[in-house]
Amino acid sequence: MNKIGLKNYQLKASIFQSYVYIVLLLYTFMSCKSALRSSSEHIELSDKNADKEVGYLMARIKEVSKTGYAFGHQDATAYGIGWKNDGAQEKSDVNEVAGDFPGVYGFELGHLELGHTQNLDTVNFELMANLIRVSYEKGGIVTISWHPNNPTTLDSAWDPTTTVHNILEEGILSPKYKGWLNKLASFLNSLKTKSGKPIPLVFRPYHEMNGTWFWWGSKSCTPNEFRQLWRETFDILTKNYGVHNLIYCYSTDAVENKSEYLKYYPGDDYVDMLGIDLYHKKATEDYIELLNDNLGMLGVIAKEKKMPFALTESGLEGVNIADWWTEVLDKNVSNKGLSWVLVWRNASVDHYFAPFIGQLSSEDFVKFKRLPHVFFLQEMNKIR
Ligand code: BMA
Repeated sequence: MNKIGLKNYQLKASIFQSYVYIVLLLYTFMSCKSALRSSSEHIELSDKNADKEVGYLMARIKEVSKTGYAFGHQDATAYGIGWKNDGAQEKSDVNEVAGDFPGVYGFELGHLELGHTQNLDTVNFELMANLIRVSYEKGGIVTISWHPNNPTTLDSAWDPTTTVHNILEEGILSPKYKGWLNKLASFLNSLKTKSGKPIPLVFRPYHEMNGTWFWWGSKSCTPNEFRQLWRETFDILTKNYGVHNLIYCYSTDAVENKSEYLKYYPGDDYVDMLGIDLYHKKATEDYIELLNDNLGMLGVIAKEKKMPFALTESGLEGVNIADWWTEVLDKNVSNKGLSWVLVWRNASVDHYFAPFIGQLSSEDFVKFKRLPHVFFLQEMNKIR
């Protein structure tokens, strides 16, 4: 090889080396970025045809609980005290007070089954679809509740008139119920990112079934009927209507013990995650006891089932204890292994659960937000 040949050879070798180096660097970068994502590929979900983003959402939900828990708010961006989203604003009482949005967003589908344009709390469904997309694209977790009207009387979800046996397969209202699920499915299937990818959600239907207030509650159907309702709903959504973007969350109201929690449980093949709704309604000591008893118990069940769990609804209406966030809530939930705590909606000055500017607990809420193990939207973005 002459001198020029040698130079050419050296040049080619060094280009090749740089190329290999860049490829290796890219590979390392990409595999680092997707550590959680690759682990999510092995996650088993109740819906065997779930979109792959659902597995990734599940991986994130599990990951959160390893170092802390996320803070969630129902209808966080839809309205607050003294304002309602008209589609043009990105606002939340939580952000106004704490300088960041929640990590978990609750939305409610009640009245979608009736074909209404607004839900039972006057949130427009088109706006909701948009807010769900924004919450998800910004790194939040979205969870959906559903308070459908009583299918027999058409009164609200709180009408406990017996109806479950009518809507089960072979029941006289079964076709009507399938029509309701069809509407729900169209909405759920329409939820896509700007680039057209399906948005994964935590679906939490038929909650608080051990209470007596809903038509699917303990006074209105047997545990067997409830389980059948859940399974049929799951089958119809997944098989008939091709809904594959859901994590199914089973959540009760406060319970006396493990057997009450599991009394209506439809089975591991139909559930991915566990929840419980515990409100601060009585004395503070009672709430503290409830959190410790019920969340401790739920943590044991969740561990046995290898499922994540959350405090799916909570709050002290009107938050009239100035240091409630750090002293009452955080002190009693932070060591339990749950993935999030979601407080209920800020509907009006008579019905709210999160602080707003000037509210008594605002200062403490800022302290709560700063706790290293409490995750708002910014921290949620680190769990990817
Ligand atoms: C309840 C109340 C109701 C609301 C319902 C569904 O707890 O907040 O006002 O309609 O939840 O969001």
